[in-house]
Amino acid sequence: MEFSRLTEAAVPSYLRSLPAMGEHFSSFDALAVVEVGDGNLNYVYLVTNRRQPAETVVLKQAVPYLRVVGESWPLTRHRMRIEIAALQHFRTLCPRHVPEVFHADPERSLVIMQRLREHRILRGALLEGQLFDQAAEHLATFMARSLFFSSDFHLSPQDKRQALARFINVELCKITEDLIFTHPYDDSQTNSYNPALPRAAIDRIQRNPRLRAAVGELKFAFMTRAEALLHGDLHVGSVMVSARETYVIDPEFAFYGPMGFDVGILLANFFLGWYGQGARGGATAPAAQRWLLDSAVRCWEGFAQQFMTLWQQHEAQDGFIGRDLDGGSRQAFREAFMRRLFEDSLGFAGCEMVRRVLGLAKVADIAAIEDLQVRASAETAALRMAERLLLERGTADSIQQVLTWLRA
Ligand code: SR1
Ligand code: MG
Repeated sequence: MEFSRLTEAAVPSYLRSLPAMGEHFSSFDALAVVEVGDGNLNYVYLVTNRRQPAETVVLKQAVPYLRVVGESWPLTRHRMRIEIAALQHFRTLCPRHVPEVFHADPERSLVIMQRLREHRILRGALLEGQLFDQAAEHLATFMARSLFFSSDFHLSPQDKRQALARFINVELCKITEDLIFTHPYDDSQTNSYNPALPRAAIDRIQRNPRLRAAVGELKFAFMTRAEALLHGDLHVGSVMVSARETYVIDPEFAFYGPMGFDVGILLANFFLGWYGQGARGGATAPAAQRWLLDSAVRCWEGFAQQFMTLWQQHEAQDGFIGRDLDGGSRQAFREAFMRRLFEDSLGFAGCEMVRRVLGLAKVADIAAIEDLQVRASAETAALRMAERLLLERGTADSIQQVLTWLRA
């Protein structure tokens, strides 16, 4: 089917043509349509019945190019099929933390879903000094459930391989391979640097052979270790929050990869937020910094504890490693697995931090700091932390120890 982008003007008649929308709108003649997409890839419309403002949905459409760059960077619309499948899959596992899909149209590359009216994107809310008591626990639950239930610890080998095939996501994985694991370590055209960032800080990352080798190990893990269905882009811009609720959105980068990638991306974004808040200062910064570190701890510890519990409760009857010879071998394997997962998470966190400072798609936490010298001091410190995460990831015994690196 030839692609046509749905314009704002065309959205009401399109919705009217869908029987499923009869459950969400009592009439279609006073729909307000506002395009709000501020992400890098897609168009996003909020659609509301002016007569009944509680009647509202989100419509998201993928276009055959990268929106942030334009038609000169073509991208197939397959990513919307992945996003729809991932939203539906994650929703069955975590209904409290994933929006409901009301209608999916893979031919038109669009999805219509629950509008989270009370909720805000976590990154923006944090930048305004808002804090959320339950978000870390909810994110830990999302990660534990999504990663455990899609893994070989729960699925039969046949089901796991079918799921893996369903979520082959070549193009978006290639974006990650380039933007996170490759380009920041060369003077790639997709990079951009704060002019006040000293060249020595960039060289320290790009000219360190040990660091490059560490990133190579992580890139290879990303490309080859199909451990679980990942969200694939789990930063604080992919999370919507209210005082009591947390939702994970935008899983178009979903694929089967190493579990530590999702955990690490999230940790990195808490750490980047911590550096940004420290550099900006202001009345709300100390509390925001405490929240960010506390959230890093609660996300990792909550995730690890819930993942282990799910594993103990739901492991296939024979156990992943078969007979438990001495009564402790299954638990010993689990603990070794979690140690490696922690190490992976720290490494991926280091990669994400480097990319958000040197590469494409920066984070407002740091990039929106207007004073370039102040911004550079946050970037230099973040790069030092990333370096430690990459080079010393095997030496950390706990997330608390990692926080001592951050504060050093
Ligand atoms: C070119 S797409 C840039 C970034 O946006 C997404 O959120 C991913 O993080 C991707 O790397
Ligand atoms: Mg996104």
